[in-house]
Amino acid sequence: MMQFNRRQFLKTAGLSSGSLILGGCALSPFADLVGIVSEPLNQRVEELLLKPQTPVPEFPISKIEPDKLIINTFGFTPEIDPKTFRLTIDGAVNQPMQLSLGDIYKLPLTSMVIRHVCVEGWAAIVQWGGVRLRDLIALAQPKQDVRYVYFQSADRYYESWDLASCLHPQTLMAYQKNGEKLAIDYGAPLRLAAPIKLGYKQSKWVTRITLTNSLFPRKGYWEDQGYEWFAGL
Ligand SMILES: Nc1nc2c(c(=O)[nH]1)N[C@H]1C(S)=C(S)[C@@H](COP(=O)(O)O)O[C@H]1N2
Ligand SMILES: [Mo]
Repeated sequence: MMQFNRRQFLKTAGLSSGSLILGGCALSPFADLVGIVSEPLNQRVEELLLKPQTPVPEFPISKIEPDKLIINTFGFTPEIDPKTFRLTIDGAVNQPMQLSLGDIYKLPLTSMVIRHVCVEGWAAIVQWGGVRLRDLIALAQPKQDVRYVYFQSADRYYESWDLASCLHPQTLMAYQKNGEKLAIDYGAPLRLAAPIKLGYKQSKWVTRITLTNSLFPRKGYWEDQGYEWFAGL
């Protein structure tokens, strides 16, 4: 697998280094990188992206509940050096890649205020900021038969999602929480955040995203102990 440098990154995104979207800041007004990827995506992915996926209503910033998000871990917090961190995207893709945090921060930033719901009986309204997972998936050029996406975390947590939920416009790889840089306990440098799935689907400390055409016997840390796999909200 190659190390992904800036030139290759821009080339894959169908852009020259002088172009606005990646040359500028992360708050680029260009909403959707997917629309400008030069190579056609596969049909399944394009259908899912074009099919209007109902957005979940968001909350105003005034409704954020800063003290309600309970830190959930195995009892330890993994150590990740942001300088050497790479997010791997691999599996059934034509363009496997390793992205640095710098690469990721150049992609369009999306922010949303949503409710996080844990099966243990608590919930919290949180603002998340980050890159849409569908933009990352599009960059990696998924193969025809992709149906599932696995997430590996640095604390050995693992999860799998259906492709449609990954391509939902409110499914983010978040690096900000309540307007600030995401803290390590909450999953820094990168975590899943989406209003469409229960808390245990929202992997923290994600290091690897693997696209697949079938589910493996091991589906997810909690799922493998009897919790429901789809876990939709
Ligand atoms: N890597 C990892 N991700 C994880 C967990 C975990 O233990 N490890 N716990 C999950 C559960 S059950 C919940 S409710 C949320 C909690 O997110 P928070 O710790 O930011 O509140 O993280 C989810 N993601
Ligand atoms: Mo949870």
